[in-house]
Amino acid sequence: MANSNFEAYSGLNGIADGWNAFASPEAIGQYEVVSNPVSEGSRAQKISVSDMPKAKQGMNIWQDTNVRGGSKYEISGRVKLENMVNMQMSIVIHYFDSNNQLVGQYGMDYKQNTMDWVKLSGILNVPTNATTARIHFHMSSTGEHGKGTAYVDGTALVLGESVNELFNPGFEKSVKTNGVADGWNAFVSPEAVGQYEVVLNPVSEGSRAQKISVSDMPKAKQGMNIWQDTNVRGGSKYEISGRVKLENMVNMQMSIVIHYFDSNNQLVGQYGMEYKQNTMDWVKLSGILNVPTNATTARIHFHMNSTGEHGKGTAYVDGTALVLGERVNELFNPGFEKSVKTNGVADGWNIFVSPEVVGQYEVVSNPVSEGSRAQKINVSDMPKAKQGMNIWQDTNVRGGSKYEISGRVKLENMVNMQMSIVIHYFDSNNQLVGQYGMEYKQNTMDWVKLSGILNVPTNATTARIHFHMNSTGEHGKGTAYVDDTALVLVGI
Ligand SMILES: [Ca+2]
Ligand SMILES: [Ca+2]
Ligand SMILES: [Ca+2]
Repeated sequence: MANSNFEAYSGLNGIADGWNAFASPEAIGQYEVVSNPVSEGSRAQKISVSDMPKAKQGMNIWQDTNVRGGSKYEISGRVKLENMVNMQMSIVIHYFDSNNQLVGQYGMDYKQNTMDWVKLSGILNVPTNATTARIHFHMSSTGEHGKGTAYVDGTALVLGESVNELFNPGFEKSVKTNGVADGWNAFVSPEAVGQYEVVLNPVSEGSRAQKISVSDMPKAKQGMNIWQDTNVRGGSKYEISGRVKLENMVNMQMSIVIHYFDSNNQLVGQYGMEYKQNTMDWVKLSGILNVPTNATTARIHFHMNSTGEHGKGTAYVDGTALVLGERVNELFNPGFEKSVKTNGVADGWNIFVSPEVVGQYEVVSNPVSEGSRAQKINVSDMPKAKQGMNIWQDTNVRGGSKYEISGRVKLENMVNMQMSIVIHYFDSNNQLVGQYGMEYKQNTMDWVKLSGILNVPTNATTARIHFHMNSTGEHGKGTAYVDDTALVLVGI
């Protein structure tokens, strides 16, 4: 999107460059590009509604962007909502085809005042015939005399959320008589003896799985596999994964092997990951693929091959996936790379310091764990136990879902001090409905990853994520560096 962070502003109408505005005839309000509050950089868009006399009137900012029909995108933006009365903020998408005809629409609503900036986001399933998406950040009245103020910043439209590029990835379709599920091919080395079967038991998902049974591979480095080709985007990252169950493995290993081909069907690269042991149950094999820039096709193999003479073994394969992109991080400025504020705290992050506590914040270029900046929290003195100093940010979460929270930290000179990740959950009325924390006390020799699984309460809509230093005794002190944080949805 153009000027997605609202940093460019050369006009006089209060609307950031690259964005358009619409207001219903009777609505009264104004637009302003503000320098406070902002979520990232030094400017954000303000939409202030003084009065919408009737329900279902609107005032928004919008822009058009090209999209790929049939694809999935994630739309997101950081918003801060104040004084909302009979008013909601929505992200509304109108899809148009190549003749500029409306071919679909989609919207997601957010009603409450926010305590701080929160991320709004949604997954877009673009109609196959759409070529343009018109994206609105839209304030609309839900009753008479609606009013409220919205700040918008840090918007993004990202291609490729969780589309599985594989065909028949769960082996549910099977009409062939050779024991190999539809859409999959088979390769067997000339001397290898074995068989394929689509089985009803065991399965990891659905009601069928693919069995590959090797009776004998006389020599080392012989193979038997299933494979399929799929189009890939050169230069992109994908995650390949599959669930496998391995039995009676002797001189045998299971690998996921990828061969990349260019547009002339020439091999331009390959990649493999191996797994040798028998498994007690289904295990997930996975790896990140860095597709060569000139590759157009990936040939994906789930491959049994002998590591010595007379190899044998049985593999069950199910739940395979090839997904573009890495997992979506719900945190804003998670690597602390953006920093224009003068208080030593990276963009998008807030701070809390208990009274009496002496310390400083700094965005540092050394040490860092990723990129070129990290957040430093330096505690000189916490006179009493249970005082604190932290950085935090709010993000929208889906109630009842599982997320992984993580961050890399480096701790020095810790005396009567611990670093924790603390989560506070709030409901749609901004009432605290739960909390969770995990602690880490020692100095670290180097960067270490802290992480935990969050089971979000069903009525929670916001999670407040803190990286928190707190004293465990009198005169606590210590230094924490934080980098590479992430909040990733891992289950619904
Ligand atoms: Ca901005
Ligand atoms: Ca299945
Ligand atoms: Ca960083």
